Amino acid sequence: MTDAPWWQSATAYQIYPRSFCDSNGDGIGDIPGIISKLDYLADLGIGFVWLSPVFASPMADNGYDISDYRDIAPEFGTLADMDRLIAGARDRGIGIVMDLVVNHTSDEHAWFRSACEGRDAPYRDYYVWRDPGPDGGPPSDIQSNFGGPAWTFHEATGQYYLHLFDPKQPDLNWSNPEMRRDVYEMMNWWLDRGVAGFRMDVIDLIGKDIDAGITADGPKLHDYIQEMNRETLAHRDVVTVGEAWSATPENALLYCGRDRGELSMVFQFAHVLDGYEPGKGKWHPRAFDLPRLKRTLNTWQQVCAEDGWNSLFWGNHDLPRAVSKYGDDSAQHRVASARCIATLLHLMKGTPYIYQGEEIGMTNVEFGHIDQFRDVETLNFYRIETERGIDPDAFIRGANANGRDNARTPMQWTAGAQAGFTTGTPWIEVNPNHVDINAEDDRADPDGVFARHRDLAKLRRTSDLIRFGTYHPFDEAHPQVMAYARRLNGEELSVVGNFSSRPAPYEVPDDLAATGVDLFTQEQAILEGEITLDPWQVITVKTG
Ligand code: TEU
Ligand code: CA
Repeated sequence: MTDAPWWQSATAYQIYPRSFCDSNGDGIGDIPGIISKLDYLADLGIGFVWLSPVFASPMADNGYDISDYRDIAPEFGTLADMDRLIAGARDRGIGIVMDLVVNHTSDEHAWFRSACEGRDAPYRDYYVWRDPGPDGGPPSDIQSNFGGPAWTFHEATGQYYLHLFDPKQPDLNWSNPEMRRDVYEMMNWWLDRGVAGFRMDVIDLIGKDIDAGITADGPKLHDYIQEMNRETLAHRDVVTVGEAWSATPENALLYCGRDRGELSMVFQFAHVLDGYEPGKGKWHPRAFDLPRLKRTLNTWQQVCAEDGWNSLFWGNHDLPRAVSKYGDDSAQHRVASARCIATLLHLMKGTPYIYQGEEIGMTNVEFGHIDQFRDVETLNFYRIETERGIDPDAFIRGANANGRDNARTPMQWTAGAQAGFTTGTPWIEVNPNHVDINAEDDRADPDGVFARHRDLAKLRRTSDLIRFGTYHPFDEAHPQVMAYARRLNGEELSVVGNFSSRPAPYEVPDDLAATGVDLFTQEQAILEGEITLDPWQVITVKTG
């Protein structure tokens, strides 16, 4: 299997630059801050960093609104800093994967500025413009993902422009070939600078047919991704991961099938969507259900069993913290549950992604007042919902459970002032629990969360069984236990975890029973018969 792509041996780490490490005391994380933590990342053993956007941006959506793809936001640093980051990471065997945000730009991008100059402006057609509807209102009732209409009227030219996100994020018109060519040129410019690939923001939206009301998974989507691949990625040894909320078991291989000439893998969100009331979205969470989660994860292991490749993740910068959402963030169970859910996820087949802070078991934050929130999505919805008469406290409870700021409070490096993130005033409050939860303390603990992630990353780098072994789930209906086996060339790994804060009685099925060694300690281990797992205990037995 030595000819397998490098990223199949890699564990990825996502950095949200604004919240990672501030080098100059302005309260905002930056690229020199990231460079200062490269040894930390190397120690964790990761293969590549997915770097959330650092490009020039007015920061309406913290960089997901780009005003110049070929420059760096001054608060994050300079192009020279970026080059130093790429080189410093490469020296440690770490690739830097940039965030490609090309469904939309900022309204302050030169293309959009030009487009606003008149209906015949050279860049007009780089964006999606429509005449007002018959009543003078928006051309259609399509809604923005951040709430409110997805159309904003541009007075001077008398037309509406499309924005599936904030009004400050106008959608690009992918049916325009010059626009596509400019995007590919920009991608090549970054690839030539030495980046290791791209994470592609909402890539499933670029093939939209807005007049037919189709946004995700539109008719031209795969033509565009294939063209992009031919023009930029082909013959380069890079990794690509497309964010695709609409990906299903039926269409996933269109993106990542071996012979498709598209992407290495997608982020699909089936397990995240399982946590919402069907069709209702993130502000309507529903109770956790382990069999449902297992069914979803098992299905996706099946989808990419022979062809394609999975990404494995619990969290990212848009989602609640993994240990709060899937584990138990109480003092009693936090460490064990963070280790358990990491182990159960990372021993599946695919490329695991660690979101910054997850490797030390960082938790959701609890804000009491709307002034503490920073996220444009949360603030937009707060305005809309409270105008509609929703109780502000109820809204804040929802935002504390599922809002994006949970993931965006600063990385907790130490127990000291501002968690060692900044010497100044952070742009968003540090979680007060940094006195107990921080990298310095956790890393010093051989049974900590970091130590487990480091072991898992090492296994991913070194073990063909973990990388390529087949996946066999057991007891999908069991309400507390998650169990599976991995098999390759006579080697076998049995994994059994208690996904709950109560003891779990379990009858080990014969096909999972094993006598061998513990995957992590190499000590003799036996898995058989009737056992009772401690809360969040996970057993891994390797044979062969
Ligand atoms: O997110 C896409 C997206 O649709 C959601 O994840 C979004 O964050 C929201 O929570 C839906 O309720 C991507 C980026 O990951 C996100 O940070 C950006 O805000 C968004 O695209 C726009 O670029
Ligand atoms: Ca800074």
